[in-house]
Amino acid sequence: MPIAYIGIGSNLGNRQENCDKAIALLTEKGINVLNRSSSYDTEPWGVKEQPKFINMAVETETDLTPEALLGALRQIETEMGRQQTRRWGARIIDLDILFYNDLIMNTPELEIPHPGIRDRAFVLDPLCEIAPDRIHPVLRKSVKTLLSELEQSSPEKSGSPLRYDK
Ligand code: PH2
Ligand code: MG
Ligand code: MG
Repeated sequence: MPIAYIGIGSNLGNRQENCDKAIALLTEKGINVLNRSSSYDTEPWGVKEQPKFINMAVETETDLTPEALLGALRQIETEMGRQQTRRWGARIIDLDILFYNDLIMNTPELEIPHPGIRDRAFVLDPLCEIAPDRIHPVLRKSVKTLLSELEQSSPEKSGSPLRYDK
């Protein structure tokens, strides 16, 4: 069965509860959660004037095609009350497909691997915890290599986000 990594973020309401709820809803929709990272308290990236995020990553196993998986993630976001907001703005929950096996695809609807992985410590930190040796199929580098490259290029940006217990 295909393995998909999903990035989770929340910066409105009870952030940890929102992430936990989203993970429970993944399971309900038949998306099997195999592993989850710790929670990371992260500075907002992109749009700075908004609350801090909690970010996590999960490893899942699913029969859904990438398009159907995206549909399921959107459905969970909607069910949880996510409103349309500005790009990079505050949200109750955000679920992004990071990797789907070694698939490379780029359509107007969906880009896999997620285009932001390399530049975002809030994605790479949790991902590195559960999949350090996973190879990015486009960049052909492991997650832990990408994280260490990001830390070297911009230590101040990547910082060391506060890591909660699982
Ligand atoms: N998501 C964004 C924009 N900025 N910053 C952090 N720290 N975490 C996020 O998940 C995040 C963000 C848009 O998806
Ligand atoms: Mg996102
Ligand atoms: Mg998103």
